[in-house]
Amino acid sequence: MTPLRQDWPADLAQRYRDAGFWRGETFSDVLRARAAERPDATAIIDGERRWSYAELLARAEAAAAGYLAAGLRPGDRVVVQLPNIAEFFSAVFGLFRARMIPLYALPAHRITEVAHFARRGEAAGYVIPATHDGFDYRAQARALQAEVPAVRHVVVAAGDAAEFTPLATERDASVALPDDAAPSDVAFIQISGGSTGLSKLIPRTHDDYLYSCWASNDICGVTDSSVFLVALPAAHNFPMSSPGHIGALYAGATVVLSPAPAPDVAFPLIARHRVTITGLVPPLALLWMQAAPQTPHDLSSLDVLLVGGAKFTPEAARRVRPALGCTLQQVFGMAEGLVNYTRLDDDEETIVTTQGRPISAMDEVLVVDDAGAPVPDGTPGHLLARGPYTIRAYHNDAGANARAFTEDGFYRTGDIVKRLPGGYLEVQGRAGDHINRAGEKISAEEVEDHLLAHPNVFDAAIVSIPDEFLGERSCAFVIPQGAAPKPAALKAWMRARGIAAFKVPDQVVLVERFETTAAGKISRKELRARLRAGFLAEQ
Ligand code: J2J
Repeated sequence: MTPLRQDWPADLAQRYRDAGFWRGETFSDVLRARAAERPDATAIIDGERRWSYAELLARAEAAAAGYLAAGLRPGDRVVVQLPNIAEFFSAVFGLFRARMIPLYALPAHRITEVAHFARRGEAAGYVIPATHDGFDYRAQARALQAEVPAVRHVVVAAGDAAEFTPLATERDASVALPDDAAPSDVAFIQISGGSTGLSKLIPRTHDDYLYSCWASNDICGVTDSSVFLVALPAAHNFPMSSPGHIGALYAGATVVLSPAPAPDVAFPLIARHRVTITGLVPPLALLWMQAAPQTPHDLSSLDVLLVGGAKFTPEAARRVRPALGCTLQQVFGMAEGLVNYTRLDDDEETIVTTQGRPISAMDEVLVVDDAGAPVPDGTPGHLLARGPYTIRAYHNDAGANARAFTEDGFYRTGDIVKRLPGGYLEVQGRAGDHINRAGEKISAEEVEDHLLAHPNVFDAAIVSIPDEFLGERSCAFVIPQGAAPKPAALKAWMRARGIAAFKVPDQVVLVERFETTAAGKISRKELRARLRAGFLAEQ
């Protein structure tokens, strides 16, 4: 198996420890400590179910023993694809306790993506619900095992397990649990949005991730009396760590799970559980602001609304306080590490016009031109980052690592930003070719590769088109060959290839050719820019 590592140079690692940022804790340590300090406090609320910290710990240990009894081994990587249900937490903390490595897939991912994660991550297990939102994950598990036979173990965390292993809920006392991981070990694998090709795997350590979470708590005002609503998918890095459910559990607070982010689902939960803080992507924040004036539900407990994942316009940002009666906190983060927040006591102008400044005094941020030379403050440039919770490498991907990291270990975020006085950042856009569709990142290249597999597609280019609600939507320009496919049929064909629905182009435009110069020598990046410009000019 390809070793799973995330290494900082020894001198930097020591500085992060000396500064007290890396506390030498593991995820299991944190849960054990909270369960000891406040066993009866409510950790998780899911519908009518409430789990105390003691119960969450007991369930995590039961799950850990269950994985081992089923034949999984410490060090095994396990794809976890669970929606916002309480078992997300027992399943994942169970993996931590058994020293296994969760690899987080989103509920929207389909066989093509999950197979890629399992292959690239060399996964031995897959944890799923039986069904969710009308989709049968057991059927997907069968397809995955057929494609990637190394995935020998499927654990069903909720619902009818069929031929698979149900998630253990009672501790099998005959199974000994292994020693805990080391704090510098990789704890789990996140998935990158990525601009080029398939998603990359992001190994994060206990030390670095827990630091980003507790430091976020300080910045976002999370304490043991906070109530954090998980409105976005729990497996995504934003609702997990900024400050997220992990931040909330670190603080000994209560995590409320919303099965969906829509106002009619989330508002009653806010009122009922006196939710104090939550996070949304911009299109959802717009929906919430629209729905708030008419709602019969009492939203007055909400203190802080984090908005991030995509650019929130100043016009929309200005409306948050009047519409929802809470403080807006903009957050500009990435699963690879660096997270920026506006501070709760910043002046209103800073809160609405910037995407914040880094968490840590030890975050190193560079803004550079195309040649890599630093640009003056106020000038847009490429954002590079290095620090105590920003990765040094993707897993098992030498090509991506060569592109994404500088020689001295800075991560090239791919974002174009302006740095303002005080270190605040204003996001200007992306250097690469990804589409940020309501916070969901889509790689143009990945979707083009799917389209090119169609027998009647000669060439394809995916571009982002500005969208008032989604921020950006995707448009596929397609040159047909033979019988031109109908756009609707092409979309249905894409879906049938087993990819997340958000990657299927919102719009398909058939064209005869792409306007290129110099005998087709034009770069795809430039081609995409031309197509977008031409298309927008026509509208
Ligand atoms: C503009 N672009 C933004 C923002 C992210 C907190 C918040 C978000 C993420 C996330 C996260 C943006 N304005 N406020 O992991 O912990 C775009 C940038 C960035 C990419 C990362 C967190 N906030 N973005 O969105 O890994 O382009 O993480 O590089 O999904 O989202 O995407 P992702």
